[in-house]
Amino acid sequence: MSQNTITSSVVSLEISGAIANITLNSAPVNALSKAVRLGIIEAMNAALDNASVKGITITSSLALFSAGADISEFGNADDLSPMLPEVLNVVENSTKPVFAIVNGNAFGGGLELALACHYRITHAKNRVGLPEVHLGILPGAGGTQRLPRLADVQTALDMIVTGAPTSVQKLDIVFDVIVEKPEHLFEQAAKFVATAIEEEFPVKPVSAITLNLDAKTAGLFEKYAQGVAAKTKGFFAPLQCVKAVKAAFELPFEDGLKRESALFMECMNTPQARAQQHFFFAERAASHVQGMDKNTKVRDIKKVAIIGAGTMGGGIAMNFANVGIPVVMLEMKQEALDKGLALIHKNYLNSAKKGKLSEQQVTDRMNLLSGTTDYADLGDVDLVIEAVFEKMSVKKEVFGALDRVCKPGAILASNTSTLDLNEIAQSTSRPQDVIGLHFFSPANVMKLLEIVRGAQTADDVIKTSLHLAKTINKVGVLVGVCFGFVGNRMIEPYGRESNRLMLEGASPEQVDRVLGKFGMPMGPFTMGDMAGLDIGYFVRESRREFIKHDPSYCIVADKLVEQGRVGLKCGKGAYLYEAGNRQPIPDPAVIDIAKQEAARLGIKQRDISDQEILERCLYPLINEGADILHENIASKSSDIDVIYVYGYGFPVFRGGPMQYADEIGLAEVKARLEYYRDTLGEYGKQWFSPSPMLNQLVADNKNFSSSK
Ligand code: T1G
Repeated sequence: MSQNTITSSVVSLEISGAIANITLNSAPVNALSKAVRLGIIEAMNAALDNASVKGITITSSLALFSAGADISEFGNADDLSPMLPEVLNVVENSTKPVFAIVNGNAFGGGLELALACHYRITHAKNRVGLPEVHLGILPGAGGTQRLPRLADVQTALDMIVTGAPTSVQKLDIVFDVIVEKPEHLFEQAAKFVATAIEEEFPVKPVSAITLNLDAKTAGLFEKYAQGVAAKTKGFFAPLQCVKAVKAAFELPFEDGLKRESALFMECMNTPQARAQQHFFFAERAASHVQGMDKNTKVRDIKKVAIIGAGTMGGGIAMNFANVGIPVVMLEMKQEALDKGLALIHKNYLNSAKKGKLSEQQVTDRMNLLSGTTDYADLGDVDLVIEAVFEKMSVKKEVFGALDRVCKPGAILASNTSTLDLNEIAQSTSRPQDVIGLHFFSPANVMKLLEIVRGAQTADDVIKTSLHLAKTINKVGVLVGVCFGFVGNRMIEPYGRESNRLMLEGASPEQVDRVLGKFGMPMGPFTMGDMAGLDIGYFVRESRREFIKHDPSYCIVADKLVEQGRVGLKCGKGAYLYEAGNRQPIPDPAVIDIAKQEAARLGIKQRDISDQEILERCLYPLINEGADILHENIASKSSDIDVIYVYGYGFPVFRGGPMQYADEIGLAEVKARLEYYRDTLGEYGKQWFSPSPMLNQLVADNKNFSSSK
C-alpha cells in the first residue's frame, strides 16, 4: 500500500511499506541533468528521513537505465550543482541499503550511479559501459575508483580505456543478481530486496573495498599504458584513463576520487574533448533535416534491387543482406552476375574464417541474395540502387529502364559519385522518386552514406533514405547536387595542394608524414596509390576545361599515370610496393619527375616546412567547405564534419575539418589563406581566395558551428 510519493517531472519517489522506490523518468535517455540530480537527492533525503523506510531502490521508467551525465551541460558556465559526484556520495553514504535495479543500458554516469549503490540487480541481456573516452574525457563520478574495486583490473581498464559496452554476463562480480529473462527482472528484484530487508543486509559501500598496487599489478599497468600509447596516437584521454584507474590502487578512495577529478578536468579542457563532444551531437544532428515536416512518412523498404554486381554493387548488397532485407542483383550478362555473387560469398566466408560470422549466418545472408539479367524481374522492389559504370549515357539508359518496370512508389537511387543527379532524374517520369545514395568503398565497411537530394526529390524519399541509413548501420548525411557532392568536392583541393607541394620541393613521404602526424590514417599520396591514381586522372580528364588555367594542376600525378604508375595495384605510383606488401617505398624517380615538371613550368623548388604543408593541404579543403555551406550544398557545418570523419578518416579527436577550423579560429584560417594567395604568385591568386562565407563569418566574429 503506497503511503507517500514525491514526483518531479524527471524523478519520482514512491514509498511502499519499508521500501522507497526512486524512479528516473527523464526521456529520452535519463541523462543525469541538473534536474535529475536534484530529484535524486531530494528523493534520497525523503527516504532517509522516513523512519519506516528500511531500503531504497533506484531504477528507470525508460527502456534504458541511464545514458550518464547530460553532455549538453558540458561547457555550460551556469551553476550546475549539485554535481554528480556529490549526488553519488549521498547514495553511497546512505545509512539504508540502496539497490540499483538496472533494467536497461547503463552508460557513463548511469553505471557510476549503479556502482555507488550497495547492491546491483540486472538481467542477462543487458549491457553497460563507461564510454566517456569517446567524449575525450574519463569517468568523472567515481567510475575509475569503484569499478576496479568490483571487477578485475583488466576488465576495468578495458571498459574504461575502450569505452566499449560490455555484457553484464562478463561482469557477474559487479552485479549481485543477474536475472535470466528481462521480463522477470522487477519481480525477482522485489524478492531480492524483500529478503535483504528481512535479513537486514548491511549497507555495502564499494568505496570500503581496499586495493593494493602489488608488483604484478604495477607491471600490468605499465604494459597496459605502453599498449594504449601505441594504439591511441593523437587521443589524450585514453592514457589519462589508465592513470585514473591506477590511482585506485595507489591511493585511499577519497584521494583516488580527487585524482580522478583532476584528470577529468585536464581532459575536459582539451581541444580533443571539445572535438569529440561536438562530434557526438554532430553525428546525431545529421539525421535532423531543417524545415522537413516531422509527420513526413517513411516508405516501407522490404525488398531491394542493385543494378551492377561489381565491387561497389556487391558491397552495397551486403549491407541489406546483413540486416535481413532480400536483394536482387541485376547484371547484363550471367557470368558477370555469377562473378559478383561469388565475390560476395567469398567476402562472407572470409568473415566467417575470422569468426565474425557463423556458417549459418553466411548461408542466411546468401539466401537473401538472388540475381537476374531481366529488368522485368524488378517489378516488386521498393528500392533500386544503381551502381553501374560512371558514364551519363549508361546511367540514363538504366534509369529509363527502371522507370518502365518499377512499381509506383519505388525509390530509384544512384550511387554516382560525380555525375549530375538532376540530369539522371530527368531521364525518368518520376524525378520526385530519384535520389543519390553515395556509398564509400568498401561499401559494406565504410559507415558513411552521402544522401543526395535532387531538385525534385520528395521529402518522404529523403526521410526514407535517412531512416534506411540507420537500418543498414550507416550514418546518412544529406547533401545537395554539385560536382563531387561534399566529400569528393572538398578532397579535390587537398589532392591538388599535395601535388603542387611536390612540384615546389616537398617529397611524398614528407607530405604523408605531416598528415599522418595530424591524425589522418594515411597521407594523400598513400591514399592515392591505394585508391588508384587512374581514378583521379579520369576525373581530371572529364574536367579539363575547369582546370586548364593551371598548367601545374596535379601534373605529377598525371605524369605518373601516363607512365603506367597507377598505384598499389600495379606495384608503383607515388611510391613503389613489393608484391603482396602495402608498405610504401619512397622512389627517387618520382622526385625526378617532379623536378623535371617544376623546371618545365618555371617553379623554383625550396625546403617547405611541415606547418606550410599542413596549412596548404587542410585550409583550402576547409575553404571549399565554407563555399559548400554558402551554396547550401550542406545545410550545417557539422554535417561536413560527419562526412569527413566517417568517409575520409579525418581524426575524430579533431572533430572534423570545420570543427578543427573553429578550434584554430577562422580569422587565422582566413589570414593564412590570404598569405598563400599573396605569396604564391599567380597560383596563389587562382586557388587561395577565402570563401565569401569565411570572410563573412570572420567579419561577424562567428564560427562555423554558430553559423548554421
Ligand atoms: N546527454 C545528453 N543527451 C544525450 C545523451 C547524454 N548523455 N545521450 C543521448 N542523448 C540524446 C541524443 O543527443 C539524442 O538527441 C537523444 O538523446 C537520443 O540519443 C560523470 C561525465 C544511450 C546508446 O557517452 O551513447 O557520464 O538527437 O539518438 O541511438 O562520468 O545516446 O534526439 O536530439 O543516441 O538509442 C557518458 C551517450 C556521458 C552515452 C542511446 N555517456 N549516449 O542511443 O539514441 S559522460 C555516453 C549514447 C558521463 C560521467 C561522465 C546513446 C545511447 P536528439 P541517440 P540511441
